[in-house]
Amino acid sequence: MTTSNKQLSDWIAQVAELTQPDRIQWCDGSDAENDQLVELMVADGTLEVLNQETHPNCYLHRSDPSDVARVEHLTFVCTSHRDDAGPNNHWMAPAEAHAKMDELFRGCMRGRTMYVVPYLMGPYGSPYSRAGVEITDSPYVVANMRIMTRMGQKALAHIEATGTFVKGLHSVGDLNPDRRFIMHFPEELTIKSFGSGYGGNALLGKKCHALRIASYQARTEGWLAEHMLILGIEDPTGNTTYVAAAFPSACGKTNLAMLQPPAEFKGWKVWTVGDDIAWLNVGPDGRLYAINPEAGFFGVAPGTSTKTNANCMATLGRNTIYTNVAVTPDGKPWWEGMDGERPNELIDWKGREWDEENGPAAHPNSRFTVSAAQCPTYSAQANAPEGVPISALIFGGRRAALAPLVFEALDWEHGVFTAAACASETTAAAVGEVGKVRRDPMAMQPFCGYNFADYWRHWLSFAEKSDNLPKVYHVNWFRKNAQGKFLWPGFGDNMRVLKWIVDRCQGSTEAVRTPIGNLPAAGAVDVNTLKMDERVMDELLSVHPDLWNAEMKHIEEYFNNYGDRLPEALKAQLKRITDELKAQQAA
Ligand code: OXD
Ligand code: MN
Repeated sequence: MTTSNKQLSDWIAQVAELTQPDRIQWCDGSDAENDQLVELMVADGTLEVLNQETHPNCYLHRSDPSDVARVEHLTFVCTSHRDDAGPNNHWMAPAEAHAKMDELFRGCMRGRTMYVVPYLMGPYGSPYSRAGVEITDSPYVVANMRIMTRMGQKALAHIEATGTFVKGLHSVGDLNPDRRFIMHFPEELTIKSFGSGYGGNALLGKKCHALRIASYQARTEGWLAEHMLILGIEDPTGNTTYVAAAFPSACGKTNLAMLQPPAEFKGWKVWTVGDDIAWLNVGPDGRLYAINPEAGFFGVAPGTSTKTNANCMATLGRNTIYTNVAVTPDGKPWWEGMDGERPNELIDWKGREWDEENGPAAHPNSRFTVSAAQCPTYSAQANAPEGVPISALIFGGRRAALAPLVFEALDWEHGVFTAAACASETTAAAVGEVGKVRRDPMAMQPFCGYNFADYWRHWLSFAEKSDNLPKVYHVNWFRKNAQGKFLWPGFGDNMRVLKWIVDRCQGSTEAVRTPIGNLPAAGAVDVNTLKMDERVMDELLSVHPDLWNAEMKHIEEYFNNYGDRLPEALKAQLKRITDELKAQQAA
């Protein structure tokens, strides 16, 4: 492959001059190329061959133990003005960041191959798709990018036709955590990532391009790049309602995207369009249309089983790259929460014989990379160039207390407030403390490529673009009782909540107005076969004014970080809800 795009050929030449690779290999995404890379990685120990009888074309990669998750503290947004990156991002001046990174990249590919990976985010032929080129010295990254994006000649043709692409430069370096940085230059559509091979840090099409750079681009161009799954809910008459849902990392987006309805939901089907990222544009009819920019799933393995996600289990098992899972003596992947008994013997994610004292056998953030096309519920509309029309946007997080099972925002402005006020307990998807409540607006805290205050203003501006916007919901599958037990069964039973949302979108069910939004009327969420104590459902749908008042104070303190840039509409929502809660307490 070569290119007629001068910007691209010049950039490749500059990078080669800086990094000094032994050879340059253009990647076309073909099977032959992948076979060659796999052979190379098996030979040098980057990949281990799994049991090819039970798991054809499946491989295991064990990463450096210090390189198992996203590194938010080492991730920067480098805009000319610090305020444009906002308090939600680490910032470095572009010139300083380029100098720092170029020093790290200097000569780093000596003795290595430099791979040039053209890729497309989004369906071929879609006006909403965007292209990028990742230059990397990691064949593991190439093999993952081949699954996660549309990579190769057609992506290059898109670049040559449109003349624009995101430049992503990546090297694993020496994997030294002190020499690890993920830098974004949104004004230059450029990413520089050094010192990590982990998905979110190294597969640059994903978080770096499709969220951080794309969110910035989306603001200038009038669309939204969001941390959302996309699914279609087909009713027994064959009518499909599409929803997009934002949850923080490792909070069940993949499970919800592939949900299998409970047996009594006869004739209902859930179709998977995407499990992590949605790009939303206002279509010709004023509705929001979503495309999934990705082509694969990079999902969390632990906890995935036929009980929690049968469709995912059916997706895995062939043509899959596993990272940091455990293996059985006969070469099958294994993780905590998988079906069946734990085998007596296991090799853990570090390659040692498993010993309980060393913690879980699979790393809590161990992953699978697999093509979305293998998913039994993959939507026939997933490649539609125009995207799918979204009727509801759903936000949520892990909240052991406070947030009810589901509520509906009163209007778009209140919906934007609700999403901006989201918080969730942290998970193993990023390095740092797990289980700590932090504010995570729109589940985008680690991913918004510019100042959140400007981002919320951009969200609010959609009310001027259309009077046909989706309804907005907040859900919480993670509420616990005083004994620390989950109150809601979750997984397939989340269909009960989705059904209420579909009914609301069609105007066929009543709701109860509260200060925080509309809640299901008694009996409106169908829990018939769950045999759930009525008191549990009452608790799940309760709004405690004291707790919510305290929450409003936290939200206010958090919003204050954004100073004058905070949109007035969000302050007005905060005041309205606080006043209504006080009036309720006084009554
Ligand atoms: C992911 C994440 O990998 O959010 O999707 O960390
Ligand atoms: Mn994610």
